[in-house]
Amino acid sequence: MKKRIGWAAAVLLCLATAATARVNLNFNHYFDRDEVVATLKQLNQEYSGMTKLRSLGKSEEGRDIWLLTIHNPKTGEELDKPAVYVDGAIHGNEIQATEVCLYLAWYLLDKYDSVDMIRELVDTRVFYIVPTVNVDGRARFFERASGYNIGRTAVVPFDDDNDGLVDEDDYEDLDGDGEILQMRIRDPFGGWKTHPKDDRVMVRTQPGEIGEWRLLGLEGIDNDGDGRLNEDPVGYLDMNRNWGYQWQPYYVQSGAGEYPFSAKATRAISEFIVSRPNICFHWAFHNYGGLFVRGPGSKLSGLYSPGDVQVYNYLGEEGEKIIPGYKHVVGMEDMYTTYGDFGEWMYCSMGTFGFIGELFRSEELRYRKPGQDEERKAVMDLQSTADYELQQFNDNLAHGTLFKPWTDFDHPQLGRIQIGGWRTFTTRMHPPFMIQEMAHRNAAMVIFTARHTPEVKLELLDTKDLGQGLTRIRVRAVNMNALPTLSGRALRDRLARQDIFSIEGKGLETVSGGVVQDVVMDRVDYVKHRPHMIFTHVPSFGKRDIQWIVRGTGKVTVTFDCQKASNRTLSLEL
Ligand SMILES: [Ca+2]
Ligand SMILES: [Ca+2]
Ligand SMILES: [Ca+2]
Ligand SMILES: [Ca+2]
Ligand SMILES: [Zn+2]
Repeated sequence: MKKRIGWAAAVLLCLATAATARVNLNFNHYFDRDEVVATLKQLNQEYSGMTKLRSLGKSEEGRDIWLLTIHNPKTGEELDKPAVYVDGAIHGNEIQATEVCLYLAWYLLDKYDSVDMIRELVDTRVFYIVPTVNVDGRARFFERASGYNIGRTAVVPFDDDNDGLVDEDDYEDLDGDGEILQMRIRDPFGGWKTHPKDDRVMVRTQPGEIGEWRLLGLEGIDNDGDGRLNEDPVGYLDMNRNWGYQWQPYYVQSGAGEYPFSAKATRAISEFIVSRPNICFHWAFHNYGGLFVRGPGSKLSGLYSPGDVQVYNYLGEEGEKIIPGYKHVVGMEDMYTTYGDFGEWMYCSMGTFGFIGELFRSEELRYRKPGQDEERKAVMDLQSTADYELQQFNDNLAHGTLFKPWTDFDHPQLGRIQIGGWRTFTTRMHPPFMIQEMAHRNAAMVIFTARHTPEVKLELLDTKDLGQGLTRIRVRAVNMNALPTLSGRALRDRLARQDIFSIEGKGLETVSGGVVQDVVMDRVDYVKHRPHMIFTHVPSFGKRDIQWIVRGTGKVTVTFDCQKASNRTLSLEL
């Protein structure tokens, strides 16, 4: 009996422990706008000592753009700690980026007490998290009839078809099912036929073959009578083409906006980032490809510094192991050219390292035998093959919920058509049962890069009496993390202040000083002026040795003053 009580008590204790998460979140569904805001407020309230929640400003439709700062003030000043900036859903329809941000925030706070590595990280770093950049676009996804490609733009009027009318032909939910899906109409010369094994799937006709269907695009009518459907919907301003480095106007870069930072969110966020020189890494999450993307985004940016590329390669290659199937790629080379995107502004104007995270991989959905990819490439119409496979996933894992079967509908202008297709929360969205693992792995990748923000240890190498009242002092700054205290780009273009090593003491005269190039060969780059202050930086996985020759005695203080790593001081007695 005694034994049994012990066992029951143990179970109760276990349950109690499991239930002590201070904020319980379920990553088995998508968080709508209200739930995102409520979650941020809850985290902020529960962890008030370590979080700050503030609105960076309002969107075009008046929604707050929330920023959650995670910082422990008991372990130092915010601006004296290296910071990682993380955001999501600058493209409003790429909604799961927000879940990654929320999961990251929750994980850092929830594990603070129980996981040593997380506590140490949170005590020594700052996290700036903007879960949703395009708050209007993402809200539309939940609040109004939408489709998986709708909501990418900022809600800024733009005349897409150049007819002098603005946003005059948007989509309509014709059948009133709350979603904007595909339309098709019978047409033997329409270029499409039905898949022989699955009548939900469309296959392109071969040359000489009579078809069955013509695809009409998304649901809607020709609102302005110009003979075209949905040709001028809301927007289009792509906030990831609206940043101030190598920005190009809309006739070069579609979606650029009228001028750099013309969207409310890009303006508000850029002002915040400029006010935080401690940011040394950025993450911006999107939703397609399974990628860690770095720049250059266009030829105009020039090549990235070789040393910086090594840092990117180290982090990217480790990341490929943290998230199976993800690839580390270069935007311009492996994807397409972009102008005025966020990552490029961060690297080329702010001098920070970072990745654009592309979350969803269609390959995750279905198991393929080794070599099957090669077989697939031999298939003439790869898109139909992929669509067919996706239907099997839809049937066997989602039980038909991802696709709306084609259904007859009488279109007011076109007559008898059919409406159907992949539903709103599909195609580039993880099915709900996969959200948590996706969010955890990507948060873990953010944490991995945060652990590699620079951390400098300052140590005294030696002091040597040179006679005639002169002493040589050598200090060493060691950084065993991947990120240097200054990127090669920032150094080249003077984007951020260099680190300052300085020496002072009462009555101390600094005769000379400089960076030691070779401590064995005694080679030093002496500075000409003001030798008590040495401007330099601490490299990736490396050290910087500084030497001074001073005259005087007493207490001497050496200071390492850095924007992108915590400052250090060292005292000695001469
Ligand atoms: Ca127009
Ligand atoms: Ca428009
Ligand atoms: Ca509909
Ligand atoms: Ca029209
Ligand atoms: Zn995107």
